[in-house]
Amino acid sequence: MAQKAQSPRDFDAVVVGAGFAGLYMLHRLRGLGLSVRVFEAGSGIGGTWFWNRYPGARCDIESLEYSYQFSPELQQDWEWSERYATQPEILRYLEHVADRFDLRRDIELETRVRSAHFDEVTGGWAVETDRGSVSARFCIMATGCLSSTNTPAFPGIDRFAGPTYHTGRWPHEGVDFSGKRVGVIGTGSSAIQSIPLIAEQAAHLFVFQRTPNYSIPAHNAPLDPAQVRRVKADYAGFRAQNSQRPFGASFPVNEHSALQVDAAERAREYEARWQQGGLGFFTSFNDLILDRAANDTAAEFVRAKIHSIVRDPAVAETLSPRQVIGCKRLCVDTNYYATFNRPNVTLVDVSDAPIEEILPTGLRTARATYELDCLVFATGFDAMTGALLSIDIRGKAGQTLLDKWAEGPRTYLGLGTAGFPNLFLITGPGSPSVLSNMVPSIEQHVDWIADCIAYLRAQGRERIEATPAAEDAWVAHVNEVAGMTLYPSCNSWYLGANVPGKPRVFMPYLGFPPYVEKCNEVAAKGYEGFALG
Ligand code: N01
Repeated sequence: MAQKAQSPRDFDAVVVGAGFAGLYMLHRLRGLGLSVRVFEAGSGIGGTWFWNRYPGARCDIESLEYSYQFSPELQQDWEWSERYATQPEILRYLEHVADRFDLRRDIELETRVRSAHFDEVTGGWAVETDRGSVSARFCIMATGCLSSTNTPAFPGIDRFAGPTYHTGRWPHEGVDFSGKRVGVIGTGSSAIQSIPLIAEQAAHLFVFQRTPNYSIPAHNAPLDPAQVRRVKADYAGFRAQNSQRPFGASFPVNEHSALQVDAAERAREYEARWQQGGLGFFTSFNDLILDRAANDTAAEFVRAKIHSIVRDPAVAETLSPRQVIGCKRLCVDTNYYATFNRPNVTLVDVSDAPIEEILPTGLRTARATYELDCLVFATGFDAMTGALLSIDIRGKAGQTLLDKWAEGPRTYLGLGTAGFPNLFLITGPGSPSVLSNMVPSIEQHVDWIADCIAYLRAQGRERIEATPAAEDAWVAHVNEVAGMTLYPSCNSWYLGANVPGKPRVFMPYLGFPPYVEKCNEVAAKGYEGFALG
């Protein structure tokens, strides 16, 4: 059990969140001899992997890579069972990490941070939770990129008579859909993973699709012991190689343009990647997110696959996306498109006939009414900024983060934001985060922050803050890079476009290996772009 709070208390650092980021941050700071308190709103550790328990939830980065590398013993000892780990297996892994490194004694569960205010007098942070207040020199946000759920404000939503579920807040005891008429709203990654399994149980499943998504088969399987032996024989080498790849993951990158090769060669490459399965499809060629004509060739290949899998040509057409492939996060599935061949599954296109109202017994679109016993919101997250802005964060002169970010998030390297001294963000907006393998990106941020705090101590400094000039230049650079890609061409959560009223700004930074070099260079130059005090 976590220890209970006694307020007020003073710590060297407060960490908000006990997922992959918060757990490792605690471990590193403890290693520096700092007193640390971690606050976690959930009743257990695990963050994303605590909350997202919907049927079929699993990671689409391979398990041998979606894991910590800070402990060679841990990575040798832990045995993943499948190519892509399920949510329960990842949660078991994080529970093991918490026990193995004795982390639980500094974690307070079921404790939500309400506010964090910078105190000009002490130069530290006053942090208020729903169970009391603490103070700390450093405040570190390990709140996750996809943790604040988004449920559209459909009229009548509170009058629905049956149970409703959000994929990102799934009941721990599971849900039995047997004999039920189920409605799933949304067709992003969470929907694409859960729909095939819900369809196997439900009497009838209605899928309400506003925008079709591209999905690549996972070809999940038990891990091959020979592959595990090979990786474990040189785990450090495997990690080092991945760290040099565009997304920090092992999928091979083809260094050619899709337009440099002929149609037959393109088809061979796409087919090989399709058979291999997973997100590596997107590195079939090096210009898929840069050049519309190149992108069209990949998009067309997937559309043809959809038509070859789905028997009803009209349904296949409705499932076929028209936007740039990869513009919205690419999905990875097991039997997604084939599920629409089942007689108990109906695809409802709500792109031109939106959901107008939730009724006590179902929902009504602009075209028809559907009778439903339960409703699943697979409607995603207020990504990257939602969890941060749900906390009343105030920096110098009482400036709120909400005000500062009113026109979109502004950070330096995604690690800090001007006007908020001693506040660190782990995988904040402006860092590669969701455009990279999250676990290595988290470790890189945690190591950078821990090294920074150690440096401040060694230099007798108490304060660090991004300078407005460094921040302005970084924000301009992040936007410039995004502007060179096809990412801004569709409505995605990367742009905040899924949440009504959210400023349309491309939030992650594309450029994983160069980003790490930049962070290292900043540190080597005595934290260039930060003011130390
Ligand atoms: O959420 P999403 P998600 N009416 O935002 C629809 C990660 N993840 O939870 O596209 C009707 O992608 C919305 O439609 P549209 C991964 O990074 C990873 O699925 O806005 N529909 C969309 O179809 C992923 O990208 C894994 O037109 C509405 C859906 O809801 C991210 O989490 C697994 C609507 C939301 O899709 C988020 O995925 C799961 C409305 N008013 C998640 N509002 C793996 O590792 C929204 N929608 C495998």
